[in-house]
Amino acid sequence: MKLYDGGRAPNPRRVRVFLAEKGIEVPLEQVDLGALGQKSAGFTEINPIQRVPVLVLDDGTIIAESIAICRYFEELRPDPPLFGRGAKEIAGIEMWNRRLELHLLFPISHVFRNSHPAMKEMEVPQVPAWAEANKPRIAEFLHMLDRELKDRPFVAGDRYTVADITGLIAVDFMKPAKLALPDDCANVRRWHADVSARPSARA
Ligand SMILES: N[C@@H](CCC(=O)N[C@@H](CS)C(=O)NCC(=O)O)C(=O)O
Repeated sequence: MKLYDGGRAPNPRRVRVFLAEKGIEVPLEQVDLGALGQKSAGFTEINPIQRVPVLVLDDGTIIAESIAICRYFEELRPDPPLFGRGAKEIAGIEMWNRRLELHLLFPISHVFRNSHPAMKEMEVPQVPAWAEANKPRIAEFLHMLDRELKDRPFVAGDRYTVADITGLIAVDFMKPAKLALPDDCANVRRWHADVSARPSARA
C-alpha cells in the first residue's frame, strides 16, 4: 500500500490527520506539486484527474479523493469512529463535513488558487475576481459556524470527527490564502485551538 502525498497541500493533509487519529501508518510517496509532478505521464496514469492524495493498494486498486480514502480506512479500523455510528450520527457528520468542504475549504481554495502568484501554472486561467467573490462567503460561513459552536465542543457534536479535520485544514489554509479569522468569531477560535492541540494536527 502506498499513499501519494503532497507535502503542505491541504487535501493530502486531511488524510494524514485522519490516519494519525486512527493510529495507522501508511508509506508515503511525495508528489512534487511545485514541479507539477501531478501532471507527469506516470502520475496521470495513476490519477487522470492529476490531483493528490491517491491511495494505491497492494492489489493495484487506486482510490483517489480524500474522503474516499478516509472511508476506506474507517472500514478497516472503525475505532475511533470518525464518520460516526448509527444512521442519525453518520448523517449529521456527513452533513457537517459536506458543509465545511463546500462552504469553507473549497471557497478558501478558490481564493488561494485564483490570487496566489505561486498557483499561476496550476490554476489556468487565474480569475482574481473569483477569489474576491469568495471572500464574503467565507466570512458569512464562519459567522454561522461560530453561532453553532457556541453550544458544542466539536463541529458535529460532542465528539471529534472527520468534520473537525476538514474544518482544521480549512482554517489553517486561510493563512497561505491571506485570509484572517473574523475578530468576532471567538467560538471558532476556541474550537480551532482545541483541534490544533491534538497530536494528529502535526501530521
Ligand atoms: N477533491 C479532491 C481534491 C484534491 C486536490 O485538489 N488536491 C490538490 C492538492 S490540495 C492538488 O493535487 N492540486 C494539484 C493541481 O491543482 O494541479 C480530494 O478531496 O482529494
